Amino acid sequence: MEKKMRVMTEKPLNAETPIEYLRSWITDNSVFFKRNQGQFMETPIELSDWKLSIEGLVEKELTLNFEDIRRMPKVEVADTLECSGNSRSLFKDKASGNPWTIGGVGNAIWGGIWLKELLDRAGLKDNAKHVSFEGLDKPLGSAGIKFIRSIPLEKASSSTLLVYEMNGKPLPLKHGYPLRALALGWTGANCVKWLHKITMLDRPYEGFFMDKVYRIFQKGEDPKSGEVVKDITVKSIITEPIKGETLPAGIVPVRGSAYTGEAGIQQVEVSVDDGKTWKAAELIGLQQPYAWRHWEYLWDVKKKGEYTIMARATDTQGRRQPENAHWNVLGYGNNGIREHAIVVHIV
Ligand SMILES: Nc1nc2c(c(=O)[nH]1)N[C@H]1C(S)=C(S)[C@@H](COP(=O)(O)O)O[C@H]1N2
Ligand SMILES: [Mo]
Repeated sequence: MEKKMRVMTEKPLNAETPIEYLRSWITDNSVFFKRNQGQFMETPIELSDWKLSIEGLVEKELTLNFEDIRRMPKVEVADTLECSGNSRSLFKDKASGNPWTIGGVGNAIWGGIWLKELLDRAGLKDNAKHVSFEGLDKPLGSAGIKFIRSIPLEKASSSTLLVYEMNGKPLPLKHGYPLRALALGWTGANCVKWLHKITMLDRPYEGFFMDKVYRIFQKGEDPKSGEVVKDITVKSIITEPIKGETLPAGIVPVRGSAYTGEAGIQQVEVSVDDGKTWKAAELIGLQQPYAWRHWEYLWDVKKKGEYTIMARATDTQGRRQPENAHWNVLGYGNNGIREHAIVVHIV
């Protein structure tokens, strides 16, 4: 299965989706990007051995089994998941981390329950303000640090799911079987896989994966002083043609996908003259909150030569991609227009 994917590291498994599989609105589970900090189990846990606990600042601690979750009202929601470090290798100046191109993103229909339903059952103490999630995967490396992440209660109780299905199938092992958190519109790091423990806290969880990484900071700055990476930044990717492709003159379809955290896509424009002029692309295909929007521009090109194609998206909150990405030490949130430009040859 991983053969189709561009594997960056085997242990832990980090693999990106090849461009051709980013062209469908739903990304198939088998080619959906995989991003891991630790080592997950080789065989799925027996459902009878799995439990989810809710503890910390709650009125009543809960321990639920998988059937308890299945019996709760089920929702199915589309959500585009992107790794905070996606497009990192496209920064002009190197940033440390996995060298993602544009394939650290995918769109799926997720089935599960609203996290709020569980929080309501447990009952929250007044000082409960953050929700931390812990998975069953084992830390890699001598430091032995578990991947534990927290999100603010506001996000957890408004638009966060706990999901056990991905595109109509049981959540695959590599994507967090049997249950993962899914903070809609937020980057992957906020969506803990193999979830087995939820703890209510009065402040953000403190630990390596909250304070040293997934923060935007510059050289010489304390990572903890940087902003935590939360929602996905507005961005468009070109999936057709492919960088460096040689194409005959005539009508060349330029297609891609645009997405942005919790907002919708308002407009996508395309430039084929290195940014001198821009033309509106047509927004096509399905439109759903939290999911990417596909777009198409039929480029009528008569003159042979080398062309730079760029796309720029604007979201419904008026946010637009920057001309150039905002560099940061760990290379998060690259949504630069120029960084995502492609060059093609018309013959
Ligand atoms: N338990 C656990 N959850 C995790 C991670 C992890 O290493 N362990 N990686 C996170 C990161 S950084 C991302 S981008 C997403 C990737 O989800 P996927 O592998 O299902 O695409 O999972 C997140 N949840
Ligand atoms: Mo990530």
